[in-house]
Amino acid sequence: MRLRLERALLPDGVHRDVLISIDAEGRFAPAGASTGAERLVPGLALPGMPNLHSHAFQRAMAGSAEVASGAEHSFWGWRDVMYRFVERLTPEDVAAIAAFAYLEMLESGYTSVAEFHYLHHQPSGARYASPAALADAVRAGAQRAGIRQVLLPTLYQQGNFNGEPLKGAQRRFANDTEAFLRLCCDLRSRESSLATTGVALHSLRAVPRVALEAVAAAARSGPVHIHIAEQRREVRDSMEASGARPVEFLLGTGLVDARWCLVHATHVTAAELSALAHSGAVAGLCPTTESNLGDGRFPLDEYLAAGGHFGVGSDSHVSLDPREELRSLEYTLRAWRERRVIAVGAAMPNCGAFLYGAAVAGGAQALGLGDAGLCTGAPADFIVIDTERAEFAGVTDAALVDAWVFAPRPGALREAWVGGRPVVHDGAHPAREAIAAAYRTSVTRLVAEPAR
Ligand code: NGQ
Ligand code: ZN
Repeated sequence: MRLRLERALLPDGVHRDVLISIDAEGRFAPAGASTGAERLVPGLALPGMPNLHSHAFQRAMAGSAEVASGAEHSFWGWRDVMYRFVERLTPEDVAAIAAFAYLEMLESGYTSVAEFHYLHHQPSGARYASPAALADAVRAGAQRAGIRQVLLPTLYQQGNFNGEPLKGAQRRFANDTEAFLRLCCDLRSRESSLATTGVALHSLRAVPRVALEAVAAAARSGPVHIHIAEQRREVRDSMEASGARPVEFLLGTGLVDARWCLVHATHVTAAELSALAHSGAVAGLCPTTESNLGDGRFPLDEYLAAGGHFGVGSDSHVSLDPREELRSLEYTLRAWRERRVIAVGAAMPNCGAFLYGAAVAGGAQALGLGDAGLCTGAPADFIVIDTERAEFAGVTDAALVDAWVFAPRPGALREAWVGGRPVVHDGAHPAREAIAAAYRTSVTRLVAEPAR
């Protein structure tokens, strides 16, 4: 298929009348590679945003832990609420919630998602008849919605550093290393072009060093993700256990390279920040969740100055809009440094366009997608914005992406394409009604049912 894009965001800015082909594998190819009919795409085409960090099931509890109570108002108190919610989920619920969350992602401009999947077993900790039952459920959700999914089965073995035993909901997460590697192999043997796999270590809290090394050694290709230094308490516990801060400890293993994504590298020293940048790994930033949970703030300006790569994730899904993540990143810096227009590049002075392009590139790296953007070799994952709307009147081509990122234009996203096929048309997903109905049924039942 050949596309004639009226406007397209390329690495150096917005261009007009861009010709490109899509090959049989759903990747972009040179304009001349295809002889089929030409399809005119009016508006502005942008690369779809990879969502580098999702726990799909959390979509159904987003917004439900915003109440002051006698309990501790911290990340750890929120985690207890999440654990209570986890106790009730069935594989059917997980599939229904995931499909809806992924549909919402597509309608907001994410076209791919790394699913950091640690919910493996029944509430008692007993295995399902198929150990992949819940992994298959989130996979089915992605297929239903049509999003590209990189499934990251996640290892979880202990309650905290130093082998603290697992308790409560954590029993649903637990695997010994051997069983975990079998699950990874099984999922890998069933990959397809929109459904690939990588691997994740939940955190240094939950995975002892021997297991981390064993999994890293077994994962010879594909993405490797880990939650790293989200909370100050986590940094203190790490220091107590090993004498090293989490990022320092992980980089000290010598395992980290460009396949790695360090999610919530929030609490880092200048030395860690520069070592992380030099490792070639991606910093996985989830600004709306990190603010919501009171984690802290990431010094993106210093990290960019050191040459670091980053991408964004919706994590707990308090927002499903990639633009809100980018704005939140930049606004945190502005409030912190008391300045404006901070995240820009030497060759890209437009803040919105810079953030957007950098997060697409970093996200694609973290998902192992190969090339990124609207260029030959990259997956044909893109969105189309309707620039004919009154909201865009007077906006120059150079300012279009800034306007899209910084000044919300609700309803302007017209199409989302994944692997060369349109999955959102006229601003809506064609299966919205059915996917929403299944979500409603699951969540209504979950809320009505007393906790086990
Ligand atoms: C998670 N979420 O695994 O869902 C975590 C909370 C933990 C975030 N860190 C649980 N945002 O880290 O122990
Ligand atoms: Zn997470």
